[in-house]
Amino acid sequence: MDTAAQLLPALLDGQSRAVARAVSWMENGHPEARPLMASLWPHLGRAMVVGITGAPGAGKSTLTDRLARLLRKEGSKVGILAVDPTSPFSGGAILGDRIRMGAISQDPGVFIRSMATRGALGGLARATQDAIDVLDAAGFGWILVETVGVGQDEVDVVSCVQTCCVVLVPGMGDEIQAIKAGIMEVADLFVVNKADRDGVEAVEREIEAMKSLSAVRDWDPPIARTVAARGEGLPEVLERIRAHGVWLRAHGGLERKARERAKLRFHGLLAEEASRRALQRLGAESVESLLQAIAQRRMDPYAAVAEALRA
Ligand SMILES: Nc1nc2c(ncn2[C@@H]2O[C@H](COP(=O)(O)OP(=O)(O)OP(=O)(O)O)[C@@H](O)[C@H]2O)c(=O)[nH]1
Ligand SMILES: [Mg+2]
Repeated sequence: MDTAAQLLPALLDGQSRAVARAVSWMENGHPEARPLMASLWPHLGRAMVVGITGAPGAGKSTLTDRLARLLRKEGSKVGILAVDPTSPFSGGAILGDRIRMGAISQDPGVFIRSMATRGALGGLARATQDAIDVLDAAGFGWILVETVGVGQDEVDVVSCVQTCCVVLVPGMGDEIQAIKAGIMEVADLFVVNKADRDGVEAVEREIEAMKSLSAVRDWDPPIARTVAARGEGLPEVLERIRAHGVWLRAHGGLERKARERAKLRFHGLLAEEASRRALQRLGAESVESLLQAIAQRRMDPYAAVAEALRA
């Protein structure tokens, strides 16, 4: 399985080792990654892709695990991507997730992978999107993407999914304020987890207040309560995710999202590729002298970039 052509049949057959290898190729920019993506492309678009995001410790992994178990009972194959923009370690983090995910990681119908900043050539969002494509092609009907809710990286990752669940917990008023900026616009469903604790109504009021302040959207994101640690409220979450999928299909939302994704992806790759080519054309020495010129204030950075693109 050293070439895309050799890997493809095993991948389309959903074999775990092939999936793992394909994801690594995409992450590391392996020379066979491009031909592989080209041959995957016609097989994509079948999976339900769900984002699960929220503050550290909100219960995202627990929720993901419980959702995956429900979906397994229905016979679906489930891919789980744990994306952590704050962690410099990829691959290694998988151990922790496997332990947290417990029994489910032993199930051959479940694929779990941690994605982190290091090793993800061209950014985490790109690596995540590529991994989603690999899982989709491999016949995983559901793909759950867990991300810690911090910063732009995470908002970019959310753009890869169809339905985004934002997980909040009671007693985190300030954190809601902190994360609301980007996340209000992308939430398709709010999950108030740890509903066994005091303050559930207060968080729900906060969410309603934020909804009323943010721009009116066609889809009004509902709120679900869960006690993920005990598996309570999960069927309702799944039901609401499905309802959002139905709504998207009925309102041209899938096409709209696909177009948004295409745009982000195209522009991201274009920037990456144009920069790579320009640097290659210039060569290390010229790049170094441009950097020197900027540092010594002989040339401003805009002029240096213009020159780099002219070279
Ligand atoms: N009381 C209570 N605890 C919960 C619930 N759900 C999860 N927990 C606990 O909260 C802690 C964090 O859960 P995780 O699922 O690891 O949270 P996470 O959001 O994935 O955390 P990070 O990935 O580290 O950001 C664990 O100790 C869980 O057992 C719940 O509904 N109620
Ligand atoms: Mg987690």
